[in-house]
Amino acid sequence: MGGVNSPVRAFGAVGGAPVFFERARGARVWDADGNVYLDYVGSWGPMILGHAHPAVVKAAVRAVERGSSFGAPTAGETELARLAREAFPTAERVRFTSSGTEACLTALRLARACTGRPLIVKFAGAYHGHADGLLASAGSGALTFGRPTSAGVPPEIARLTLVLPYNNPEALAAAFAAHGKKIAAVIVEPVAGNMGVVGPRSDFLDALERLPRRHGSLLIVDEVMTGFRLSWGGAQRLLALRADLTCFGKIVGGGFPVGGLGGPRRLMDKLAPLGPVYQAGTLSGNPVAMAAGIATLTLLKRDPPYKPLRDAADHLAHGLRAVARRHRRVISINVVESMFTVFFCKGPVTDLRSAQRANVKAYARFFHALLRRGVYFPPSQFEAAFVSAAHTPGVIEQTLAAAEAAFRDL
Ligand code: KE4
Repeated sequence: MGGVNSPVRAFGAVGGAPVFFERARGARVWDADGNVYLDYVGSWGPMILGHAHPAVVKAAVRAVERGSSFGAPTAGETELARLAREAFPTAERVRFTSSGTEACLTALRLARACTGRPLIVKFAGAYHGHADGLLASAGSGALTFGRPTSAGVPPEIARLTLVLPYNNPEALAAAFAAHGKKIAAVIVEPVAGNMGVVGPRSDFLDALERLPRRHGSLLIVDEVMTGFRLSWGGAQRLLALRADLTCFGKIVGGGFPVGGLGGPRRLMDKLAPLGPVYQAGTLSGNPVAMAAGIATLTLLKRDPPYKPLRDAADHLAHGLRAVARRHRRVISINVVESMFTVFFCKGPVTDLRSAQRANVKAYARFFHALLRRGVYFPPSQFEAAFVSAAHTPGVIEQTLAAAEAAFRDL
């Protein structure tokens, strides 16, 4: 199936054959032919400390030597849940899964059980994993129910999802005015990464805080990408946003398969075995993954890298804007902390519609021109790029030199 186990890796959006990696360390990855690249994908977010961080490797090796999986509770799950709760105080209880998709689909099921309501609201351009109900795109009008974005998703299921424009408080208000009593939850990427990076407007954040609660719906904040990425407390701490349920993933597993759902006892205790909402997983809370997650979060807590991460991303964005200007190329770069996207269009990019103005062919040429010069950007215009704690000023300067030549190619 395209030689990949996840579609975006297949280079469908940029053309060419996907690169097969063999090993990685710090800010660098090596492909199967021995070529080295400065990595700005970071496994799509988890590798905030850089690849193969010694403390994370050591923790995972020690764990696997004690047995890789028991299918029974271990102290590591409690320890990682404690760290998650410290960072996200509203996550009084945490249930770990093996992916962000599972975390988000559990959040929807729990929200419907807790409210007894059928509808979910999501935003166009946001991605919350590949559960059927979340593979829905906006219908024709602003308030029509979702249509499937994937074969195999029955229209009856997609229709239970209302898809609204991101950063549009009026659309959210109109949805609640029309369907408020039937909306179980709103699920949102607090800083969007899956249409490319798009930050939330303050009036949108305000509407997210007010409207669901006013109508007895839940606010599910999907921090799979932003959790532990934007700050120790994710987007919620950065933006003073209050979630009813928080979805975790990526960084929380330190590069191992981990997702999670956190929330107050009154909601989370509805999950089996305490409550009637079934949810399960053979490898949920896997001890090796927990050890890698604990090592990663412990390092992030002990020595928060968020200022140098932000400086690295700002250094890169500033340099890329200057290079593009010199080569008279129109780009718009959205940066939020250590996440960024170089859009090949005039800004501002504030939602899916404005993101889709980007010249995806120009992005693809830029992507390959960088790749040829040893810099690996996301193989799609509509994805987030990341810097890690291993992206030193020297790495950024090396990247800017490659970008100078890449823009010359363009
Ligand atoms: P996973 O099931 O891929 O662990 O998580 C799904 C998910 C949920 N929520 C957000 C905000 C996410 O970004 C993701 C997954 N992100 C994509 C990258 N845009 C994963 C990469 C891929 O699908 O291969």
